[in-house]
Amino acid sequence: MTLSATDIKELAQRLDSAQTLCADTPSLSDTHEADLDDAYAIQSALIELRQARGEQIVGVKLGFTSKAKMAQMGVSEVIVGRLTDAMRIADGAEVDLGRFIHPKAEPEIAYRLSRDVALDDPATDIESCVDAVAPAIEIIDSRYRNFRFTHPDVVADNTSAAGYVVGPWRSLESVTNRSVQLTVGSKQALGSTAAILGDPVRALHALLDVARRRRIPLRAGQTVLAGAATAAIELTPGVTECQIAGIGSASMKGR
Ligand code: 0L1
Ligand code: MG
Repeated sequence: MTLSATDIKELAQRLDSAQTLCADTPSLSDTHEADLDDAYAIQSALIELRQARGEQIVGVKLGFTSKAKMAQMGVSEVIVGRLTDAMRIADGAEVDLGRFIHPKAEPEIAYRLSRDVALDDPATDIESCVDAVAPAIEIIDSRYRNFRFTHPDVVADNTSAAGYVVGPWRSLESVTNRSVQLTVGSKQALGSTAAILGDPVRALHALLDVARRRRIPLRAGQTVLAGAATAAIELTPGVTECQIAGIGSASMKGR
């Protein structure tokens, strides 16, 4: 850790204000030298501010799960952020895009945890703690100006998490190498679930590793967003849909 407890509190407050006031902020690294330990401490402080307003933690999300994104950021490990109930959007629901700064959509696979994950038990089999899978959309909305951030910056900013939609759950099955289509108005991105660490199930193992090291609790009933299967598309008014072959679709309508 390089930052003081006061810095951590102040930076969490700054990111929280950026989100609540819908006003972007410069990269923290313009003024502070945060390392990853600091970054996860800022993220935790940020989530505590949301919890103090009554929000509940309902899951976690992974980022940097594609080779392209890891290479772009010069990192070799995934990042993890928290999902709260205020970020949840019902499948097919209308969403006021004015509540975001510069939102983008990502097509994702969601997993549902059916039991608490014992982080301290070396024998824990995280796949056995999952009972369902679903198509999902993540809305990312970096609080940093022009999405300009460093690795610690984005971790501190709760990995750009801003909203998510989960489609119908189905019993757990392999989702290896399924084709994925993200549609945002007239724009489309095509990809494969293989873009998520080669196979989305690997995201569960990567999550367990980070959760152990960063002491992020994983509880029964929580949703895990495994990572993006294509590049993100800027959200515009109209229908946004994620279709995953053999799994189904999730959608929302921006206004
Ligand atoms: O994959 C993701 O959920 C994105 C993580 C944060 C990076 C970004 O905001 O582009
Ligand atoms: Mg994502």
